[in-house]
Amino acid sequence: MGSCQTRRSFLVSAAAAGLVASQKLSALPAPSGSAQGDAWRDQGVLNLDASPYAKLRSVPVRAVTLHPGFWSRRRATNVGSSIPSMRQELLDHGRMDNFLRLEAKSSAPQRGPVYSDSDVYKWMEAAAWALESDDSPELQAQLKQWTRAIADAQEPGGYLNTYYVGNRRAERMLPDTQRTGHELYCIGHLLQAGIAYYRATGDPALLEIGARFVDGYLLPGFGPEKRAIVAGHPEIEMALVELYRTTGKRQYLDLARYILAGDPRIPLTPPQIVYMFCGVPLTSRTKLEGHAVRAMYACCGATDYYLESGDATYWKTLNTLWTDLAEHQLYVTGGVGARREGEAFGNAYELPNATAYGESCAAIGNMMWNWRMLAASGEGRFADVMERALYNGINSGMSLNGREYCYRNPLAFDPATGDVIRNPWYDTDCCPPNLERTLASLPGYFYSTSKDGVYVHLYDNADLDWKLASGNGIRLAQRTNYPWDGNVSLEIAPARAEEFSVFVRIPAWSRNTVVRVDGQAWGNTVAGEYLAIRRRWSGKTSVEIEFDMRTQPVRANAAVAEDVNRVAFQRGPLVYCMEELDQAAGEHGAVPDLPRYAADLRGEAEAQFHPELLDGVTVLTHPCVVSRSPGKEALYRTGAEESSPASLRLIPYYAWANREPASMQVWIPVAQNPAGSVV
Ligand code: FUB
Ligand code: ZN
Repeated sequence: MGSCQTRRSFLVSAAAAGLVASQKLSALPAPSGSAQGDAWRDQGVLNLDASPYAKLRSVPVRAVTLHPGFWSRRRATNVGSSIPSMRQELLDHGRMDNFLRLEAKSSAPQRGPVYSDSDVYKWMEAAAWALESDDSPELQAQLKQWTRAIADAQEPGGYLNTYYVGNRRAERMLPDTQRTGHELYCIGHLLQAGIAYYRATGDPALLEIGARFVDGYLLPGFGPEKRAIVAGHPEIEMALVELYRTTGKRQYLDLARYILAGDPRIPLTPPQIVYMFCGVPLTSRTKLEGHAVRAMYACCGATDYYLESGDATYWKTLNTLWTDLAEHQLYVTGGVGARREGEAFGNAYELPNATAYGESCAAIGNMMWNWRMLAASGEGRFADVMERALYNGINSGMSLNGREYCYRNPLAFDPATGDVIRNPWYDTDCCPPNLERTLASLPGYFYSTSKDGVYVHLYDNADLDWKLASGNGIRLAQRTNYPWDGNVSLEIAPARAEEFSVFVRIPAWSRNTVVRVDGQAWGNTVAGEYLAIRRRWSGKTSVEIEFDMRTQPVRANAAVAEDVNRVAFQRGPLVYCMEELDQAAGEHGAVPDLPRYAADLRGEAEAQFHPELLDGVTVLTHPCVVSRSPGKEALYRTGAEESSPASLRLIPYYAWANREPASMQVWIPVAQNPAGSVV
């Protein structure tokens, strides 16, 4: 990226903006030109370089270049369409006026729910990560402008929240406000945005605003011997740990630990303990429950704390919760949170389809949590969940044109319900900028390093230009047509010859994978694990991977009531769905009625790429039977079922709801013969 502001030039501009020198972060890396001057450049989405219990280290977003392919297209849409249009939506809905009003620069009344500041911060985080990949003077200027407005709205003591002002001032950080008021949730997002902006540009201005809240307001007044804290909506925990990683100041980590432990001085009722996923020791949790985003963010914070502390009780709890996720709570799309009521996890195996909540933020929280578990362990099972969420339940959240978003991501849909699934704006606008920050930071998720070598987590045309633990430079070029095709070529080129491992992820769905190093078959691949290719690498070496892209019908556990006698289709990392629009018209040209289609599993799916459809997707065609409608159908009937053979056409789930409203379903009934057995 091009113009990055040095800390020295920032200090000049900050002084001009009237920031008080004594309130600056004391422990940020030294100015440019000194030994560690550009440390911010080397920090990834998480800065795990000094995390004692991280097996993997993140690579900076800027170290990975996406070339034309699946994610570069989505990323370009994000930068070119989503981020600018969301900025306008935030302005149009008064979210910046909320800040300007406090400085008498706007006369508009406060607008939006208590957590509205966080949507501005999430947008800023998205814009900041985007700057790591493309220099955009316009985006830089916009970020600077909003940073100044936010700085101006901050009170001298550090407090900042545009909702708890005026008549609501007296409510600040009262126990009840902490339970529901989202003050620390907003500050968590401010800190994350500030860290992203700092890592992208070297400019700590936004980060200093967040740190000033923590240093000037939170730490002096709140904590074990002071006024109690309850998170209310977890988020601050992971932000505090990242602030610790960025500044080295231990108080931030200690504060995160204190919040994760829960303070009984702010009691929560049993339903609040479930819903808020905080307020009692995180380590006392035995299952995922309550508000899904809260639970996922709490797990992120707890894993971050584990990565720094190595506290075995945390690791045990996190693994218990992860097992609950993987065995009972995870949609096949990687979404989580079954219930609309309370935006919550359901009971084990409660995974309805049409009423699935599957909030985009919850799927993002799921990916963020698994990214942290992966960093702690290097285990493929976490990367599998990440990939499932990313390609499906997260990717579905943003329309192909980048201007409309899903809040819910159901697995079946009927437009007759009146539900409009994609919208450019929500009054609770948490999901859109969350999707934007995820896509903008995505290059940072492709690779990691460890003391043993380099890890390849995701597949696309993504080049890494970074360094090994030894400091030796490494270039890794990746070429593929993934996820449409399972062939991947890697070219590994260390600056100097060195022995290390390239850890190639073999996804759990790839039942037979072939890996060749310079044309020679290498080792036994195990689905769901990383294959360690350990050797002395010198010059340029090619690694060719062939994943098993056969379409697989997936069955759910028999306890998932809505999926009994149904299958979902998965090809590579993509889960498929049928949209009414793609099915052949029914009898007499009638609109295809999705519930009448049943997959005939004696046949196999054919896969064909359609460049003109939905920005280019591989469509699956699968034999099926369609039950005939005997005119107006009675509610109940007896006698044999009549059906005729046909074909299902399936599109990737992420691409649904990008044409006119149509019914959709992921789980498709399996055709039965008259005796009831599967045909
Ligand atoms: O409460 C803030 C955000 O709004 C949550 O994370 C979302 O689930 C939505 O309720
Ligand atoms: Zn959301």
